[in-house]
Amino acid sequence: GTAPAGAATWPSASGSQPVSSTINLTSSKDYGMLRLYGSGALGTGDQAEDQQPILTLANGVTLKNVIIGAPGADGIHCLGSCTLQNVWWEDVGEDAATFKGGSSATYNVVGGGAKKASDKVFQHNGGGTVNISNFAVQEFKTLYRSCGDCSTQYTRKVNLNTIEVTGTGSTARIVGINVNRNDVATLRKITILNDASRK
Ligand code: ADA
Ligand code: CA
Ligand code: CA
Ligand code: CA
Repeated sequence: GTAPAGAATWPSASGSQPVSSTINLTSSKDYGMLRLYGSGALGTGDQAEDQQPILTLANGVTLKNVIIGAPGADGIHCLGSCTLQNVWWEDVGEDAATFKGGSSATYNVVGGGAKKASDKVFQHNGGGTVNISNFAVQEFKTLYRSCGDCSTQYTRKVNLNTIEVTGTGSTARIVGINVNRNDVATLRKITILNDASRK
């Protein structure tokens, strides 16, 4: 059907590149809307927990203008503070991005979107604060999860601002946090679009 007025426009790729072993970024990178997708041993993008990321970002790295295609494997891992700017997941794998820095890390997701997440989109396993803004999400179960069972646990924060949610289904949730660990989630400007066409 026709997208509602104001709905996110999903980008088209400038090209496609298979990734058969994790790309480890140690400095910022602009992919110019290239599509990267998993191949070989990286993982099939199902819910198996032993999959490898397509990209890892060292502390302080900004990744921008990239499409993560299918299979999405274990997506993107931020090892410390990071910025994911205009990153689009066409078919989220086990999860889309994992935040693994320490308690002073800040992870910014600015623009972009994610579709087809059988379970989680953003997985926060380290410490610090996740800021997600101007992001579109569609066909997912949980947009953000503060790890419930990680071997090192933290008090985590998440800030959502200007999020477009489409086709959530009856069991989807925006955030899952650990109130017993004093996690804090702040949600602003969450727009639910087209929810009548639940999938
Ligand atoms: C599951 C698991 C966590 C963590 C997470 C992940 O939620 O319980 O410990 O491994 O997956 O990072 O994918
Ligand atoms: Ca997982
Ligand atoms: Ca998927
Ligand atoms: Ca994972």
